[in-house]
Amino acid sequence: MYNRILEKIEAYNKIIVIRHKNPDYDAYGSQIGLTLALKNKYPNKTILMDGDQNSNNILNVEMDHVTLKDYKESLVILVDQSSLNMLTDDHILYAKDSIIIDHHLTNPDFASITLINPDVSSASEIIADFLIQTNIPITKEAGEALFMGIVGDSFRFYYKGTTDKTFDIASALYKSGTDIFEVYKKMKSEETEDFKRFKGYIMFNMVVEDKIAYIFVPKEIRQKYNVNVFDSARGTVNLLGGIIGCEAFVNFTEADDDTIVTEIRSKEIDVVDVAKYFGGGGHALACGCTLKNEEDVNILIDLVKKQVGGLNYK
Ligand SMILES: [Mn+2]
Repeated sequence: MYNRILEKIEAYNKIIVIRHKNPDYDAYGSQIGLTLALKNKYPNKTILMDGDQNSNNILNVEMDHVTLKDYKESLVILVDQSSLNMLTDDHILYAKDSIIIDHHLTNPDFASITLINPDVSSASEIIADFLIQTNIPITKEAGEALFMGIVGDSFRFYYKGTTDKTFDIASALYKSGTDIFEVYKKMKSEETEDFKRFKGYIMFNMVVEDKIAYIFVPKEIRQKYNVNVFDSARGTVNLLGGIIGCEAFVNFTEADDDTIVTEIRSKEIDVVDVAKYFGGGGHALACGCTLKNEEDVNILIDLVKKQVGGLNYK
């Protein structure tokens, strides 16, 4: 598989590397790490990065201005994502050729090569392994990006998916000059007083019942504390974790258009089917979806309770 991907990369002079919108550390890390390593290895190729930016861009790497025309002339490599609904646009469908490299549980059918391994800690780990196996040198900057992605998605080598191979790859990145302390320092960012108080709101108002913890964040509360939907949903869901007796936890965040962005997390029991039921997806223990109304919220709460054994069903 790696050789087929390498053949494609060598065959195209123009390559665009993309990832999902609202990038997390792994989306940024896999995109930036792959791009910088390829730029270094193939200085004569045009290699571009496309996508929206947010505060997770701690390496301060700029995205390129990429047009639909560029897509039509390029090999597009999509990393850390494999479904169209999490992309900024559908330009990948117009690409001359496309490759998907991901670790999410989906079955995409729109790329000529699809490499998905849901058992791996992060897309960044897959990219690093690909670069090592195909003898593409990992520069210091590429290594920092990939290390950031692995640390981000594995929660500092803690989550399932962290294996001996993850440590081997981290070791290889360290040897290639990655300043891991610099990366850790950048990842430990400070937050505003508003956000700190918002986190207090979440923890004070969460509901704990039937082996789950959950919070519903109304629009007005987000506005009061100046918190966007992404920071409320993804940025605070883990605050609900670690309660004795709770198996799963959910953050419901009301968006400006009244839909409800939902992040589900679980200690050990697979909950991704609940997200999929509402058209979402993700990982077995960390997934999400968008709900239409509060009725869906109640159904989802019951489904998660049922899934983790909090409700006794006949
Ligand atoms: Mn990821």
